[in-house]
Amino acid sequence: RQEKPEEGVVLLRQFARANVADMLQDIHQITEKSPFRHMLTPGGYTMSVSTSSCGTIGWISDRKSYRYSPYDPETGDHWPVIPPSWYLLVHQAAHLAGFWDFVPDTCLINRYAPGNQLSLHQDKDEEDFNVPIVSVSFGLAATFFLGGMTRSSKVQRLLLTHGDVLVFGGPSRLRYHGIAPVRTGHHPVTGPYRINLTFRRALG
Ligand code: MD3
Ligand code: FE
Repeated sequence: RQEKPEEGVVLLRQFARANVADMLQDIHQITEKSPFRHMLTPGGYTMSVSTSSCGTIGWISDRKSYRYSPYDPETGDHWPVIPPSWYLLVHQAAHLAGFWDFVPDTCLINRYAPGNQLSLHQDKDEEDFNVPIVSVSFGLAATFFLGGMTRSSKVQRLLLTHGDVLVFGGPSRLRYHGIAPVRTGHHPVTGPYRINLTFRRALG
């Protein structure tokens, strides 16, 4: 089941279904080493979403800036590695969407509790915008806002559910996007949470 809401955007519904149990176990192990935390924005706000990362570099935010760091600022250690089995899934998803040879160097792990949201933004802290982004969703469903190239562009809504994989690339790589406040609920495998993995290549 494949949907193409815009050029360069491909939604692969349920594509990660078979990998869910293993991936959630991996996420548990990663976040034992680099725990979920609320980052501070340069504007001084605390993000509602809790985040961790794995990979050779990880996305961080503090009073100084949004940027990538090879170290987890909470632990001072390197981020945990991306589990080897994750590469095949995201490579296949990107390939199906028309992007060859996607090899991420970082995976941001976002955990949404009820009411948590991610306001409209662009992902532009990476070096090469020709490289796509692959996102994998688990647990509670969420409404994803797919905007345009400016903040005021018209926004489409897509419901992301457990096991869905979304690929963004080409002309859509810099689209504004966000997540509506997650509604309270219970999911059999993630309990009260939505978890999203965002795979990127930060370094060209
Ligand atoms: C569209 N995360 O971490 S993933 C983020 O569900 C982020 O946690 C959301 O946006 C989440 O930056 C959405 C889907 C996604 C990721 C990157 C994109 C959509 C995108 C980049 C460009 C356009
Ligand atoms: Fe984003």
